[in-house]
Amino acid sequence: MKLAAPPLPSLWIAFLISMLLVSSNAAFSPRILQQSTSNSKNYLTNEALWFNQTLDHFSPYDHRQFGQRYYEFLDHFRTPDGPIFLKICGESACNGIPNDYISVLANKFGAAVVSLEHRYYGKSSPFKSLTTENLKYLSSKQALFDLAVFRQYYQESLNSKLNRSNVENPWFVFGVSYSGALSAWFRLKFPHLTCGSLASSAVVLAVYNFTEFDKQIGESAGPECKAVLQEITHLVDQRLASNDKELKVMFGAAELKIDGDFLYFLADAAVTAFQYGNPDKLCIPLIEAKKAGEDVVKAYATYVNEYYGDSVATYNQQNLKNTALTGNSGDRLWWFQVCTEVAYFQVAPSNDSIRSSRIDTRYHLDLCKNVFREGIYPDVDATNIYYGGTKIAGSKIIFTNGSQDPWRHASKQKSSPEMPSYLISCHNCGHGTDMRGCPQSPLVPEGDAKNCSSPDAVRKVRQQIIEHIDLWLSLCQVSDNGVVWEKHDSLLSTACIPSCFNTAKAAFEEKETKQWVHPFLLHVEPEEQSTHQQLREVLTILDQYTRKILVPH
Ligand SMILES: *[C@@H]1O[C@H](CO)[C@@H](O)[C@H](O)[C@H]1NC(C)=O
Ligand SMILES: *[C@@H]1O[C@H](CO)[C@@H](O)[C@H](O)[C@H]1NC(C)=O
Ligand SMILES: *[C@@H]1O[C@H](CO)[C@@H](O)[C@H](O)[C@H]1NC(C)=O
Ligand SMILES: *[C@@H]1O[C@H](CO)[C@@H](O)[C@H](O)[C@H]1NC(C)=O
Ligand SMILES: *[C@@H]1O[C@H](CO)[C@@H](O)[C@H](O)[C@H]1NC(C)=O
Ligand SMILES: CC(=O)N[C@H]1CO[C@H](CO)[C@@H](O)[C@@H]1O
Repeated sequence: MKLAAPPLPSLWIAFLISMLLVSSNAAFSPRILQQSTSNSKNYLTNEALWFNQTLDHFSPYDHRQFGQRYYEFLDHFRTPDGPIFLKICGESACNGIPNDYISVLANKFGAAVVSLEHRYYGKSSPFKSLTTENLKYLSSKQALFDLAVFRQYYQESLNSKLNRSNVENPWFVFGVSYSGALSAWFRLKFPHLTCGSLASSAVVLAVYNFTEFDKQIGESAGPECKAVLQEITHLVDQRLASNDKELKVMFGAAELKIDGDFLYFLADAAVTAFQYGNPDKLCIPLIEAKKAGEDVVKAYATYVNEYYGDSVATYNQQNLKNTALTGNSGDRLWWFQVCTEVAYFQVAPSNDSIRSSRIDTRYHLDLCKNVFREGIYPDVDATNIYYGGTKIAGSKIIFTNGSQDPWRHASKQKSSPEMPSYLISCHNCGHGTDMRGCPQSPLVPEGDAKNCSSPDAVRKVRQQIIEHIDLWLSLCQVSDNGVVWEKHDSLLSTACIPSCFNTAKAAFEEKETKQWVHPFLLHVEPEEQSTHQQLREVLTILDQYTRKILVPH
């Protein structure tokens, strides 16, 4: 919800209003920014629905439940067989389904869009008091199980609305940032519940000392801006030693009594510019001040006060310790996930860092201890064992990264046919560019890419995304008599071809009304074609069947 750099006065006003109404979320989380409820045109819907969720999916005897909020958007839904897009909400209140690029995709595919608020965040808190003890059910593992249960619940309620039973629509999951990781992990852990996944800027690797984060800021800034940022850090460290009060006041951050909190706040203020696609708002004034021989610390304070001032309180450990459920609880909740599961400690690298070297591992561990209690620290190894980190053994997952985004180093960067990975490169391509356009904050309706410094870079990746979704949905069609068209690979084996073909043929002949056109042949990669020769022959025959028997789109 932290709008990093509103470019226009009217947006600035909207920003101020939204800041009054919603909690401000800072950049220490990889979160994607969401808009306030006050601005309903930014949403496809913000009409909340509720269902009862199991509190502890891993206990054999605890049957407690809590109310979980969700949304549905059916305007584009091709009743009754269209796909269902599950847009996963991450580590902040989920006030609706944002009108980003998913609305373009839903329109294209005739999809319903549904979205579930992450447990504990927003209005989906099982407890009124967020004591460390009560947070024990807050984890990505529980959240994934929530999604699985919700997916079944929603499919069944849709079926009963449509007076039918035992029918499955093809599902596809989407997420950006932490929810991008959830999107990848959902496909990994519940492959039978989704045809595929888009994992945008997905932080799938839990990293303990995340030094690459700071290094990326230096690269995204470029040598000139980087040098000024480093000079500022140096001067700030000096002034903190000589007159810390005056310095903190200058940044509107007198409340940050712990120096580490203050330095973290200053570091994140710069991060935000790159993460959310507003690099020039930061670098141009700094470079100008430097050239004019002005006080660069003061120039930085001007930037921070203008664009990041509202976040100060979220860095204050005193506030993070507050166990009352409020509009600002998201920061405490995310820190709990950081301190128990994923770390991503954004420590200063030992050489050439942008941020103060005082932001180190110790700072983070002390925070975890102070805010939660002794013994709370992240077991990143366990997390990476559970999900595989960048060696995630999933399939049908698209990974995308923005070139300027410091988080991309916690994402999967190697591409493979079953898990294609794309880098979107441009001057202001940050976190979630494929879904959000540029800048990522404030929201650009439908994620329009025209203000990205290279709109073509975004469009190209989006085209790839569309093709993967199209292919994977088609491979996933489930006919009423249970023929699952997911087995791309088994179709390739000659042993399967005759029997698969016969089963499919029988299914098609039985179900004349099924709207289903086989796009398979269009998607076979050129280099794969010779090995697909046999498949092509079968599919050509199949295709004739589909054309003859099925109602075309
Ligand atoms: C959820 O559970 C509560 C309490 O048992 C019940 O009153 C409510 O009707 C349930 N809601 C739904 C949507 O099932
Ligand atoms: C479902 O069945 C009910 C009762 O038979 C009927 O009123 C309703 O119109 C049906 N809905 C659909 C979508 O067919
Ligand atoms: C993280 O950095 C700290 C301080 O430099 C070091 O003591 C620790 O071994 C590092 N841990 C890992 C897992 O890299
Ligand atoms: C430290 O960083 C500087 C600037 O990037 C580089 O020139 C130097 O080689 C680095 N030193 C070490 C020990 O890595
Ligand atoms: C792109 O930037 C221009 C100029 O700043 C602005 O007027 C326009 O609204 C922006 N377009 C989008 C889609 O954000
Ligand atoms: C497949 C792909 O383009 N992956 C890119 C993801 O980002 C890294 C940099 O962090 C690139 O090196 C990869 O090429």
